[in-house]
Amino acid sequence: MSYSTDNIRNIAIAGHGQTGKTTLFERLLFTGGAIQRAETLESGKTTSDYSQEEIERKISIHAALGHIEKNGTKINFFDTPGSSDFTGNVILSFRAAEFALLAVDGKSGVQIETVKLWRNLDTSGKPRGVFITKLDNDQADFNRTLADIKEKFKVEPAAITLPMGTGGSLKGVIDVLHEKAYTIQGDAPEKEEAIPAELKDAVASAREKLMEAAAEGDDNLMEKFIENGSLSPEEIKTGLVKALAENKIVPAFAGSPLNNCGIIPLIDFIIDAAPNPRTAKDTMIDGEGKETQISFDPDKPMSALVIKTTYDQFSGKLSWIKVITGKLTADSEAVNISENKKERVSKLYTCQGKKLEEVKELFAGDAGIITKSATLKTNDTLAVIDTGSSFMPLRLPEPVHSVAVNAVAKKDDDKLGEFLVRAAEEDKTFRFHYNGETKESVISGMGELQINIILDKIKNNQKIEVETRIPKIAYRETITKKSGAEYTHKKQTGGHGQYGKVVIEIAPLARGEGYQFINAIFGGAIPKNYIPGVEKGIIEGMVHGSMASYPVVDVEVKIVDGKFHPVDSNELSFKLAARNAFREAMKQANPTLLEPIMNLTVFIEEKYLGDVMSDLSGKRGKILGQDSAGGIAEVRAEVPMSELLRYSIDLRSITSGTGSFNVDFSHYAPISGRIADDVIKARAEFKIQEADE
Ligand SMILES: Nc1nc2c(ncn2[C@@H]2O[C@H](COP(=O)(O)OP(=O)(O)OP(=O)(O)O)[C@@H](O)[C@H]2O)c(=O)[nH]1
Ligand SMILES: [Mg+2]
Repeated sequence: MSYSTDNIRNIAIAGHGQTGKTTLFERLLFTGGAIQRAETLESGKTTSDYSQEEIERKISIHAALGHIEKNGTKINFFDTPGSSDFTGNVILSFRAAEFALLAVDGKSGVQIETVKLWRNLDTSGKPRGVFITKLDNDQADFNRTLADIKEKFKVEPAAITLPMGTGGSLKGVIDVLHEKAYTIQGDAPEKEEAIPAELKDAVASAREKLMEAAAEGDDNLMEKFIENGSLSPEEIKTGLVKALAENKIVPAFAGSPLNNCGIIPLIDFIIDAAPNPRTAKDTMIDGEGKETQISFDPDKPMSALVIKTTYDQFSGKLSWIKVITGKLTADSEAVNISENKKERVSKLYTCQGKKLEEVKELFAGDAGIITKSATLKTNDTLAVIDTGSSFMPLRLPEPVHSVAVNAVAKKDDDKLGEFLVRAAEEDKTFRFHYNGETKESVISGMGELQINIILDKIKNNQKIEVETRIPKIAYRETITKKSGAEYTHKKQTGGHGQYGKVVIEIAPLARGEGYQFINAIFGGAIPKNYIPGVEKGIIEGMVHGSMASYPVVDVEVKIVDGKFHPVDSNELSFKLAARNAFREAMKQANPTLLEPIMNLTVFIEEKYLGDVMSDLSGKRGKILGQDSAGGIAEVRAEVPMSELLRYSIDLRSITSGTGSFNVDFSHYAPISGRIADDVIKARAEFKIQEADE
């Protein structure tokens, strides 16, 4: 069965951890007839949490894809993890979906990850809705949760469904849009019933608010609504579709996933009003870096983006793709534009969690899987025509937690490397690189949990014993005043001697300017052909600074004079002279150490604000700003990287696990005193140890 672009919807279910997303996904598939039985987290057999690590930990770790069909419309659902450690999987699902549904716990209200995800959705203006879960809980409250959403996000959610009863007496929900009631039926899907008489007024008032929201979508409708005070059911739908596609309204749904409650009206709303892929766009970038918005258009030649790569024990490599234009067909030829290689698409699938279902074709807007591709990697563009443009690689947050690793047994090095490459391909927020400066292999990710899961796999699945350490910091050195030096390299060895004299002046540059070389030689004191040798020597001299052997940055070097010998001079002599002159000059120029400073954004419950602030000041942090809304505070600060190496652990203990943060590199800043002394001492030990090896 194939579905045209207009009959496809893609929904990413996201939100704070443990809000019931996986359970909601399971019930959507069950109610939609895609699976015969709805499993629970406790049984460990849900469709979306199928990996061994998810079953063991009872949390989602990877994005999972499933789909249902109703009235000729195919709805793809992405179930995403709630833990910030796996945020890469949420962000890729946001891109693959035209509508994000954020699950919010009806008792706890909007929690920190949901705030962060909302911000992420704001960067693309992606349409979104909220599903208030667990309304069967006695302390849950639908209206209070909507008020919380209003306060935190400054939006007026439009209730599409209302709960009937609450807590232990939750009976079901009312679909305000279609004016129907649905009651809980235990393990079976909900049953449609008449709206109870005592709720008619509440429904009428919710319907009026819905009309107002729908009118937001269209000026004509707004006029009509103001004039008549009401809209027809058709007009409401038209208005909602438009308003939602433009992210002007936030539909809200009530329910209890575990009790199969609120599921049918959600599906019906998605079919009627969630954005049709045709109304959405993706971004291409050409060879010159110019960005173009591309519509999901089935009538254009085929193009598709690889959104994710996974490895399956039975099927091998799975390339998850989102078709953007045209139609992707099984048994076809295409080009992997990113690799500039031909790619044969043999078999094509959709899936329900890990279960693959073969299909013949996928139209623009649909998502699916290509197996055993020869060249495809995440972020690659597959197309029939090479236009020189490819889809924009996904923008992911920078890693926040790093660990240095090495295999205990040297013989395991290659196997460890292979495993890490694959892990980095499966989750683009996980990275690993060899830092030549500190001579360490460093793995980085979005948190301790993500890193620990990888370390567990190395140990238990790959059977490799590894050692881990806190990674070393890449310090820099620079100078703080002008100075100069001269150096003559002279050597007499039997035949040809070596001779070169250089006179240089050095001066500090602004932070981040790196290095500048100026040739100010007049009258041929050093012949032109030796100048490259001089510059090579300076660059070599800058690799190891005079303080602690860290690279030197932000220095202007001017060569002002020198001397040569008609027979004995050569490039090597000038190189050695320049290197030594630079070292001399640097010592006279008041050198200083520089440390990397990070931009840190912390999201916490307001009650932890004082503790977080005093911890940051103990970490030499500089607070740049602070915002608060609805009990959640956001603190922005600049903090030295060396103080943040264990921040995911520190913040967890300060906030009882509720806090979350982002970091990225800001700039290098000077350090002095005891802190600098410690760095120099540690580096000296490091070098001695190196020499011993
Ligand atoms: N009382 C109640 N519990 C629920 C409901 N829905 C889910 N749960 C329970 O809440 C827990 C978390 O459910 P999940 O579906 O795994 O939540 P999640 O949002 O997918 O969690 P992560 O993927 O880890 O973010 C499980 O124990 C569920 O059984 C509900 O409607 N009511
Ligand atoms: Mg889950």
